[in-house]
Amino acid sequence: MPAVPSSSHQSVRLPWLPFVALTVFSISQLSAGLQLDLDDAASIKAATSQVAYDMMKYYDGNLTGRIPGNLPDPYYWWQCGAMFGSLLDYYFYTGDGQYNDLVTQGMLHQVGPNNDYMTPNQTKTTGNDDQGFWAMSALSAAEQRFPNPPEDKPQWLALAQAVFNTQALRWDTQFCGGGLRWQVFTFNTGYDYKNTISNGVFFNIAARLAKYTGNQTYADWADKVWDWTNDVGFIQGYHFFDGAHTTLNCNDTNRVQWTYNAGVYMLGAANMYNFTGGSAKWSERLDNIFNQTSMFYTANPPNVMQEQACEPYGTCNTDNFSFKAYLARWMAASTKVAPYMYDGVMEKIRASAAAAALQCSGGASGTLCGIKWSDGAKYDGTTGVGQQMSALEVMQSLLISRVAAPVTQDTGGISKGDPSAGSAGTFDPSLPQDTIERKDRVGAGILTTLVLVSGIGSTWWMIA
Ligand SMILES: *[C@@H]1O[C@H](CO)[C@@H](O)[C@H](O)[C@H]1NC(C)=O
Ligand SMILES: *[C@@H]1O[C@H](CO)[C@@H](O)[C@H](O)[C@H]1NC(C)=O
Ligand SMILES: *[C@@H]1O[C@H](CO)[C@@H](O)[C@H](O)[C@H]1NC(C)=O
Ligand SMILES: *[C@@H]1O[C@H](CO)[C@@H](O)[C@H](O)[C@H]1NC(C)=O
Ligand SMILES: *[C@@H]1O[C@H](CO)[C@@H](O)[C@H](O)[C@H]1NC(C)=O
Ligand SMILES: *[C@@H]1O[C@H](CO)[C@@H](O)[C@H](O)[C@H]1NC(C)=O
Ligand SMILES: CC(=O)N[C@H]1CO[C@H](CO)[C@@H](O)[C@@H]1O
Repeated sequence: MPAVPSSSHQSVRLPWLPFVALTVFSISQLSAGLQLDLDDAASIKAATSQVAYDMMKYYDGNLTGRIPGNLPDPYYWWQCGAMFGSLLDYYFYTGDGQYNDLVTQGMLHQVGPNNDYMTPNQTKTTGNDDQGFWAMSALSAAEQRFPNPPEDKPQWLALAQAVFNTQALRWDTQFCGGGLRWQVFTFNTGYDYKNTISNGVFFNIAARLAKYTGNQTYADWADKVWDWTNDVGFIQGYHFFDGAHTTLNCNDTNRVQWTYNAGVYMLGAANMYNFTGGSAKWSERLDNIFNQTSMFYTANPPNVMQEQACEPYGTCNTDNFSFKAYLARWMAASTKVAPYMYDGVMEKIRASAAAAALQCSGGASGTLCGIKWSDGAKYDGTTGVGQQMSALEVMQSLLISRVAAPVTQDTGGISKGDPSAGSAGTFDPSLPQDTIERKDRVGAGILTTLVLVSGIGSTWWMIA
C-alpha cells in the first residue's frame, strides 16, 4: 500500500474526500440484486460469474499499450495482486478458467528482476504487505494446482519462497524488539511504521510454506512472528490492531481494527494448527481469533460481514473496500486445514453471501455490488474493484466444501520450489533495486500530493 500514515480512527468522518471523489457514484437503486441459491452450485456459479465479469471490466492490463498486472488509477499495485488471488479462487471453486491466461500473464509480468515481486516501477508504493499480497496469490496457485508457468519462467512456489526470503532478511530487531516495517524503502513515508498487516502476511506465508513444504524453518518463523506481534501489543485479547511507530518504540499502537488483519492471522494459525498435527496451542489461538471476529458482523441482520471501522460511516477508501474479500477468503480456506471450523465459518459466510448478492443491483447493468451488505436490497451507490472482489470472495466461498484441500509437496503438489529464491545477500533499504523511471516518479509525486492534501483535509476535519 502507498505511504499513507495510518492515523485514522473510526470516529473520523469523511477524511478521504479525494478517494471518495474518485469513486463513481450512481443513483442508488432498489431492485432484486443477483439471484443466489446458497445450496445450488449452478446458481452460485452463475452469480459469481457475473460478479467476476463486472470486476474484470476495471482491468485493462491486457489491452495494447497497458501493463499486465496493473489496475488503472486509483487502484494501487498490490490490489491487482490481491485481485488475481480472488480469480485463482474463482477458477478453483467454479472451474471457469476464462481469466486464467490473463492471471498468469499479469502475475508473471510483475515478478521484477529478481523474481521476488520487487518491481522497480512500484518502488514508491512497495510495502512489505504489498509485496506479500502477490506472494500469497502465488502460494494459492501452488496450493490449488493452478497450471504452472512455462518452464523458463519463475514458478509459483519459488515466487512465494523468494518473497519469504526477502522479508526474513528485513526482520528488524533494532526497534520494537523485532518485526517488519510497513514500507521497504527508507525514503517512503511509513518506513517508520511497523504494521500488523505486513507482519500478518509474512506470518501467513511462513505458515503456509511450512504446511506445503514440511520445512520446519518456515514454522519457526511463523512462531516468531506470532510471538512478536503479540508481545509488541498489536494483538490484545485476540483483537488485531493496526500498528505503531518505530520512533516511539511501538508504544503508540493505533487501535483501529480491519477485517483483513484478523483474517490473515486466522489462516496462518489454521495452517500452523494443521502443521503441528492439531496442537492445542494453535487450536486455542484459532478459536479465539475466530470468536473475536464477531465484531465484524452485524447483529441485525445477523452474521453479515461489515468493515466496522469505516463502512457504517461511509469513510472506506479504495483499499478498505477490498478488505472483506480477504477475511472471507481466509475464513473459507481455514476450513480446509482446520475442518472442525466448518460449521462456525459457514454460518457467517452463508448469511454474508446472501446479503451481498441481494444488494448487487447497481449500475446500468443492475448487477454492480456496493460494500454495505446489511441494508437489505438497498445498493449503497459505491462501485469498484474492492466491492466486486468482496462480493465475489464471499459468494464463491459457498463452494468450499466442494473443492479439494490444498495440496502439499507430498500430496499432489506440482509447483517447483526453490528454498533460496529471491534477491540474494543483504538488502539495502535506502536504495531501490533499480532506477525508477522519471515518468513513474512524476506519477508517484502526484499521488503523494493527493495523499498529503487528503491528510491535511483529515486533520482539518478533526479540528473542525
Ligand atoms: C481483456 O480481458 C477482458 C476480461 O477478461 C476481456 O473481456 C477482453 O476481451 C480482453 N482483451 C484482450 C485484448 O485480450
Ligand atoms: C514498467 O514500466 C514500463 C514503462 O511504463 C513498462 O513498459 C513495463 O511493462 C513496466 N513493468 C512492470 C513490471 O510493471
Ligand atoms: C513512548 O516512547 C517514547 C520514546 O521512547 C517516550 O518518549 C514516551 O514517553 C513513551 N510513551 C509512553 C506512553 O510510554
Ligand atoms: C468461542 O465462542 C463460543 C460460543 O460463544 C464458546 O462456546 C467458546 O468457548 C469460545 N471459544 C473460546 C476459545 O473462547
Ligand atoms: C490437515 O489438513 C488436511 C487437509 O489438507 C485434513 O485432511 C486434516 O484433517 C487436517 N488435520 C487436522 C488435524 O485437522
Ligand atoms: C528450509 O527452508 C530454509 C529457509 O528458506 C532453507 O534455508 C533450507 O534450505 C530449507 N530446507 C530444505 C530441506 O529445503
Ligand atoms: C490499510 C489501509 O489502507 N487503511 C486505510 C483505510 O481507510 C482509512 C481511512 O478511513 C485510512 O486511514 C487507512 O489507511
